[in-house]
Amino acid sequence: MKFLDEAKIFVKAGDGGPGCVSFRRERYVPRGGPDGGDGGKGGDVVFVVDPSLNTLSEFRRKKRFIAQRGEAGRGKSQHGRAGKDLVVRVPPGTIVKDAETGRILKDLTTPGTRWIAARGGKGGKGNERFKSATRQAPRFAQPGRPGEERWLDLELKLIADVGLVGEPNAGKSTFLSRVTSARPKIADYPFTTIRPMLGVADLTDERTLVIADIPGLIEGAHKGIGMGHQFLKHIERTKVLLIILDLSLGKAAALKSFETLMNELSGYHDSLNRKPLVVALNKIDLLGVSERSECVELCNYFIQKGISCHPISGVTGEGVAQLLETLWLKARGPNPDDLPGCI
Ligand SMILES: Nc1nc2c(ncn2[C@@H]2O[C@H](COP(=O)(O)OP(=O)(O)OP(=O)(O)O)[C@@H](O)[C@H]2O)c(=O)[nH]1
Ligand SMILES: [Mg+2]
Repeated sequence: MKFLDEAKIFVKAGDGGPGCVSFRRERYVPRGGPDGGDGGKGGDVVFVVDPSLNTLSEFRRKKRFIAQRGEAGRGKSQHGRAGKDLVVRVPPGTIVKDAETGRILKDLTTPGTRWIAARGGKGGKGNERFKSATRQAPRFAQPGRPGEERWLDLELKLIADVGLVGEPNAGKSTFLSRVTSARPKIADYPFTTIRPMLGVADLTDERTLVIADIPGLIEGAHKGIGMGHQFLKHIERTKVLLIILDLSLGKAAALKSFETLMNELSGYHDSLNRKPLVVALNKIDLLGVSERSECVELCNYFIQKGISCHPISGVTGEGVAQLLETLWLKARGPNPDDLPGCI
C-alpha cells in the first residue's frame, strides 16, 4: 500500500526542418551556385522539476506533449529557425520510466532540474552543403530528422504534509472530503477507511497541503492490532499530525481518546511523538450550549499544554479554514521572516 500517483503520457519532440534546394539567381550570373540553407532543429520536450507542484493530477487532463518542428531552410543560404522547446513541469520526486520497457530513465528530485525527455530532430542540410568540385549544382537536400517520441510512465511517491490521526468514526475521512477533492468512503461505523488516501487542500494564494487519511487507530495499534503498523508507517514522513477527536461523545471521552492515540504514536516510534501536533475537536455541530462551553475548556487545556486546538465540524465546515491555516504554519516550520529582530 503506497501513496502512489501515476500517469502515462506521450512525448514527441519536434521534427527537424528540411534543407532547401535553391540556386542563386542574380543578374549577370547566368548559372548561380546552390544556396539552399539548412533546416532548423526540432524543439525538445524538456521536463523541469517545479517545487510548487505536488501531484501528477495535471497529467490526467493532458497526456500528449508535442514540441514544435524546425523551420525549413530557405534560399540565399538562410537557415530555418529551430522549433521551440516544450517545457513540461513535474513535481519533485517524479520517477520517469519508459512505458514499453519499464526501465527507469530518470529520477527527478531536485527542484529546478531540467531533463530532456525527447530530443528534437536535427535539421536537414541544404543543397549548398553538397556542393563539391565535381558536383557544382546538387539538386537535392537532406530531409530533417524526426524528433524522438515515446510513451512515458510517471510515478510520484507522495509525501503528505499532514497525517490524520483519530479513533475509528472520529470524522477523519469527512474532514478530508471537506477540504480536498478526494472522495473517501464515509460511514457511521468504525473502520470505514481501510486504505490510506491522499487529498490536496487548496488554501488561498496558491498554497497547498497534502493530507493523508489513514484508518482509525485503536488501542494496541502500535503492536499491529487493527493493522495499525501498516497505517502508522504512512504518516511517518508527514510534517504535522492532526489529531481528530469526536467531541460529540463528551469531553471525558475525547480526552481519553487523545491519551490512547498519544500512547499508540509513542509506542510505534519516537519520531511520531515528536512531530508537531494540532488537535481538532470535531462534530461541534452536534453540541448544545452547555457542551459548547465544555469544548472551550478542553481547547484551553490543550493550548496550555502548548498544543494548537480548533473546534470544527467536518460536516458544516465550521472552524475548518482557521484549522487549515494553523496546519499550514506548522507544516512550513519556523519562517525566518517571522522571527523578531529580522529586517
Ligand atoms: N454531525 C457530524 N457528524 C460527523 C462529523 N464528522 C464526521 N461525522 C460523521 O461521523 C461518521 C464517521 O465519519 P468518518 O469520516 O467516516 O470517520 P473516520 O474517522 O474516517 O472513520 P474510520 O474510517 O472508520 O476510521 C459519519 O457518519 C460522518 O457523517 C461532523 O463534524 N459532524
Ligand atoms: Mg475514514
